[in-house]
Amino acid sequence: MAFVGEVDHGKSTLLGRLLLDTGSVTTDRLDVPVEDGGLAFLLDGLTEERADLFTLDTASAVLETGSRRYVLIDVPGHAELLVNMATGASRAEAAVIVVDCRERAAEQTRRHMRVLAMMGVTAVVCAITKMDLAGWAEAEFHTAARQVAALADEIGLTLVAAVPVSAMTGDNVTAASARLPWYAGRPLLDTLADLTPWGDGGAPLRVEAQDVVEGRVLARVLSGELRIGDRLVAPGEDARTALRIERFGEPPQESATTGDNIGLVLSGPPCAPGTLLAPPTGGRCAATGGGSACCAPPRTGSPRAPAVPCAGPAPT
Ligand SMILES: Nc1nc2c(ncn2[C@@H]2O[C@H](COP(=O)(O)OP(=O)(O)OP(=O)(O)O)[C@@H](O)[C@H]2O)c(=O)[nH]1
Ligand SMILES: [Mg+2]
Repeated sequence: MAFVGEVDHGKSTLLGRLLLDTGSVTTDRLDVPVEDGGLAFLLDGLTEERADLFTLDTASAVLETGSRRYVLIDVPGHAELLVNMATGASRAEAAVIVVDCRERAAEQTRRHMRVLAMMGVTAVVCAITKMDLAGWAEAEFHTAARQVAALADEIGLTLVAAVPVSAMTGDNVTAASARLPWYAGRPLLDTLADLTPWGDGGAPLRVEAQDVVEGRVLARVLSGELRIGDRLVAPGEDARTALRIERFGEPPQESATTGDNIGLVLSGPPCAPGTLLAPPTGGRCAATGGGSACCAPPRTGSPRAPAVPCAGPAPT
């Protein structure tokens, strides 16, 4: 489950709060007090992250409740780290959109939601957070929730629930809060159980490009089935077609499936190592065609982006 949203809206803090209040981590792991950002530091382990107070790379942690086991994935919200966000979220089956109740969702949240749609994650919960800073005001919650609902509608995601919380105080995260008497729904943790992974269609297709050698993309099929002729897009790029699928030492294949490491010849420009590819239709393969309507805006650089472009055009 990926936690996505605008920079500084409170993703890492909320994730830390969930871990702490479910007993998934013990308080002795908090080496910085909660009021000084300690909850976010449970996930933001890199020295640079702690110095700059924002998430650079993705991190994940396991949360177990009575009946369920979640892998919570923290992704960076910074605009220049969209590639890291997409890589981090590439294993997500569901998502929580984190929105600061005072600032509302903006362009980066829209991009993250588009990446989710591209990966076939269609059901999301929205945590409207920092309610303590808005005096627990009902109006702030409803305005922010309405805005996210409209965005979800526009992008094609199903908003399962919008939940007011404060990650700093813990209100309504794992237990109902007396400070939110106007809220009739369930605490955030309970709503996560409504996010069921893939429906009848099975896992959506996601392919991670790991390297490019002599025009072939060395890739891993993270989920779903890839067939010759399938169209694939990366965030901010035009769609490419899978022209040839190879496995080491074997003749060309018609298809590849979850967990397969393959050599892939794609049409179009080369793609960078680390690129996440998915069908233009939003994680589900619908043969050919499509365009790149689900794409996020172009990447603007990343500390993890390759220093040099990889390889030339794929052979035909
Ligand atoms: N008062 C209050 N402050 C909060 C709350 N949640 C987060 N913060 C503060 O907001 C700031 C940003 O929180 P982070 O959790 O680092 O935000 P983020 O979304 O992970 O940010 P990036 O990783 O940079 O995208 C920190 O100073 C937190 O202490 C909250 O519910 N209430
Ligand atoms: Mg963070």
